[in-house]
Amino acid sequence: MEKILTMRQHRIASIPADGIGPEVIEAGLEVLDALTARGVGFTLKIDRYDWGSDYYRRHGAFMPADALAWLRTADAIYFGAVGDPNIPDHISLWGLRLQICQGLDQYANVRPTRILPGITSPLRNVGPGDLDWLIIRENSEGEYAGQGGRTHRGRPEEVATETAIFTRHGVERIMRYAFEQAAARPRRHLTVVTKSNAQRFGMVLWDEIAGLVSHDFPNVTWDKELVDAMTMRMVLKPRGIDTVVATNLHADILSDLAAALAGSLGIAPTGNVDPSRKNPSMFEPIHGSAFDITGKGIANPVASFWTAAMMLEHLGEKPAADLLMRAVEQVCTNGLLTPDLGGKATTKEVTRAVCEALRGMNA
Ligand code: GGG
Repeated sequence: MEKILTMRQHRIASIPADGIGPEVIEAGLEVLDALTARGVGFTLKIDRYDWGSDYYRRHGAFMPADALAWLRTADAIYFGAVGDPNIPDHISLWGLRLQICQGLDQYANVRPTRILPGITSPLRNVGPGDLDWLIIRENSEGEYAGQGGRTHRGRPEEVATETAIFTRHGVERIMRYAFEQAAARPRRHLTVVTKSNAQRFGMVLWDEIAGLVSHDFPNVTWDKELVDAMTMRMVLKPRGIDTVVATNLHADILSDLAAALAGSLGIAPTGNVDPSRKNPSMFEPIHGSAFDITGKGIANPVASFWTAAMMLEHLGEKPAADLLMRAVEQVCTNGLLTPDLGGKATTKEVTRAVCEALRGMNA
């Protein structure tokens, strides 16, 4: 009997959104096309969604009411950036990115940091191999719980609250996820970041739960650090850091610092992951819409490529993800860098070079 070979297909929802988002996501899709054209054993079906700030201007919402139902039909989401100079940032962020992350319970925001070969860190005597971190950002509650309000608007007696919420459920699940990630890395070390000297309720709960969860991971060493001290440690002793877990806000700040120490925000990827896999996870460059360089053709597409590799790994396509990263590293090593990394290359030149590297590379 003739054997029928079926090719795996992954369905990707692409949401380029705002600013340089469409430029870097288009570059990422081009590179993914070059990758799958090699015959890597799977195909990608791309569903394109035009949601974002322009959609908001036309429809009064950043995405349709049934958007999450559409996204649930995908295996993963490939997101660009959100933010528009004419719309307050808190409207656009909550209207799109946070609606998706919270609506699809993507409670773990995973942010790897490495200095890629060919890229120079602003830190003295720190090169590839010296800085290899995985920052886990709690992505469903904390300072982004959306609890608070304003009364007596515009009057001298105006009051505003912004309440951080830490639940045992939320802290325990992110802590467990962080210990699991640390256990899977060579150095098996986790640093739990809080501000539990000054914030004596939610942050102390974090410390307590870290202690409890650590008993289930005897192979992982761990320590605690206050967020202010962590910024110094990242700059002064980067080699001693491996996996880091922190609250929604703290990890957001730390990972921008991490990206800068690795060379540029333009290379940093992230995954908004639902570890239960009941919902699709969403992958995006860490950077925002960058309106100062939108349309100039110089946005760094490396974060978008690394993001695509993270997405492939999540989809179970690790060999293809590794191949893609090898192609990116080859291009960086050859010195083809965009202006944020001190080079003169355009988005298109870097994209073309990565596609060519993919075509010429042995598996
Ligand atoms: N691609 C990431 C992105 O668009 N970020 C927009 C932003 O403003 N994020 C703020 C945050 O996540 O805290």
